Order: sequence, then structure tokens, then C-alpha cells
Amino acid sequence: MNRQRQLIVGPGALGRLLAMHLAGQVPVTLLGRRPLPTELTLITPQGEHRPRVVASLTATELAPTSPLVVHLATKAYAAESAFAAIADRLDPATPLVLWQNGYGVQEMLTRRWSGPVLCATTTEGAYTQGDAGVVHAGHGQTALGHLEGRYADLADGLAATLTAAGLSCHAVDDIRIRLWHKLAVNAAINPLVAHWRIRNGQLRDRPFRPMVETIIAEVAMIMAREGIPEPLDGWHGLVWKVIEGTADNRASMLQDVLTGRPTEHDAILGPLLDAARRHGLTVPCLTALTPTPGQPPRTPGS
Ligand code: KPL
Repeated sequence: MNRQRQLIVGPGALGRLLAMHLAGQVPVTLLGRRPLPTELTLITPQGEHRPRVVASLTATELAPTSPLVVHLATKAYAAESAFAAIADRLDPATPLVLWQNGYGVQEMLTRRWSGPVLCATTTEGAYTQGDAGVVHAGHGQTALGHLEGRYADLADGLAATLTAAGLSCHAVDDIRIRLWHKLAVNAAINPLVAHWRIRNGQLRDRPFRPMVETIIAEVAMIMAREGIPEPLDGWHGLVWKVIEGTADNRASMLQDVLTGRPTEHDAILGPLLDAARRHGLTVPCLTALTPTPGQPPRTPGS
């Protein structure tokens, strides 16, 4: 177990979920851009309301403290600036855990930050409710590890802490591959459901099913060139299993669109398009899904 104080940066759904669970195990502080309500409420998958007082701060109020583990739980597009706002107040050996979708900030901060950087990928389902609530929509699994498989003891300790807090987690030595697998899933689901404003399960129906298939084919081609091994069930198996398992969900990107927030298009499609460019591959469908500034994304068939 890791009993250090945990600083959770980003009070969105994931940040609140982490804070509310970890606060039962270790000292926790939640950090946001604006002051946060002191009492938060977790609504469990069974519908139970559990209020809890969680210490909170804004970036300017963070005093140099140690020892500390920092969980960066912002959206991918906000991660770099959120970390920059606190980095000079952290001990240079502070461990950092990155919870972002996509694949970009992970390599960049692993290279730049002096302390150990772990990356996490999770299938926990959560969404915010009002200023102080988080609905834990469904239990999932979290994997965490260093991009080069280093810091195994730190990863084991943090995985044990998260699991004891009620968020099932295991330490892995292949997090890079797992992040690319999640990227494939997000690329096949998120831009389409966000554009058409549909729940994940509707992708099983016409006219969406062939669009998903085309995206999977392009993603599989990129992954093969990038040397990312196929998941156990293959790319089709992985994507359709997630669609089946999250059929009733409104994906995170759809929630972003519906609430007028920026989306993670760049974090999800950017690494795939960069890889396609590097390998000289033509991927018309993925290219069309990327919005050009000032214009909505095009989708196959629109
Ligand atoms: O990760 C997700 C998301 O919403 O971002 C999926 C797997 C698509 C589930 O909705």
C-alpha cells in the first residue's frame, strides 16, 4: 500500500471518483481551477448517496508539501497546462500518475518530469452530477505502469491502495500497449457517437456499423505498422466487446459535446494520424473524423 498524501488534479468525473474512494484510505486533496465545495457526494452503482468531506485547493494555494503522489485526472487537452501550474511547487522526486485518454501527454511528461511517471487506463464509468456530485455508473478495471516498465514497486503500491479503496487496479509492465488498445476503442466509438449524438449501443445498427468497421480496419493497419500487438480478441473483437458492454453509455466525447466542453478529438485521433503519416498510410476515414478549426468533423456518410 502507498500511504502518502494523494493530490488529485482535476475535479471532473474521474478526479471526484478517485478522491471520494481514496479519501477512505489515505489523506487526499482535490485541486481545481476554482474553489470546490467541501462536501462531495458519491452516488454508488447501486444508487446509494455517500457524502464525504474532501480537502480542496486551487493551484495558487498549493504549498510545497511532501511526500505526495500526484494524480493528473484532467482531460487530455488540459493535462499539460494543469501540471505546469503546480510543477514548480512539487518536490522533483514526486511520483505522477497520468489518467488521460489518448497517447501524447504520457510520452511528453514521462520525458520531461524528473520524478517517476506512471500511466493509468481505466474502464470505471463515472459522470459528474452538479457541482459536488459524481455518479459511479459502473465498476471497471484499472491498469497502471511506467511506459518502459520501470518503478514496479511504486506501481504495485499504488495499485494496492486503489484496490483497497474500492477501485480494482493492477500494476502492469505493458501499459504502452494497453494505452494504444484503449486508443483504438476510443477512436472507433467516441468521434462517431459524439457527431451523431447517439449512445454507444446504437453503433451496432445501420448506418453506423459499417462506419465502425471502416475505422477498425484503418486503426488495425496503423497498429500493425506501429508494432502494437493485436488484443487477444483481435481489433474487431475488442471494439465490439466494449460497444456491447457500454451499450447504454453516453461516451465521454458525447458528454463533452452536449455540455459544450472542448473534446478529446486531438488526443485520440492525433497519435493515430501521426503514426499513419510516419508510415505513409492513407486513412481517409480517420482523417475525415478530425474536425478542422471552425467546422464540425465529417463522418463517413455525412
Ligand atoms: O472510454 C470510453 C469513453 O466514453 O471515453 C468508452 C469506452 C467509449 C465508453 O463510453
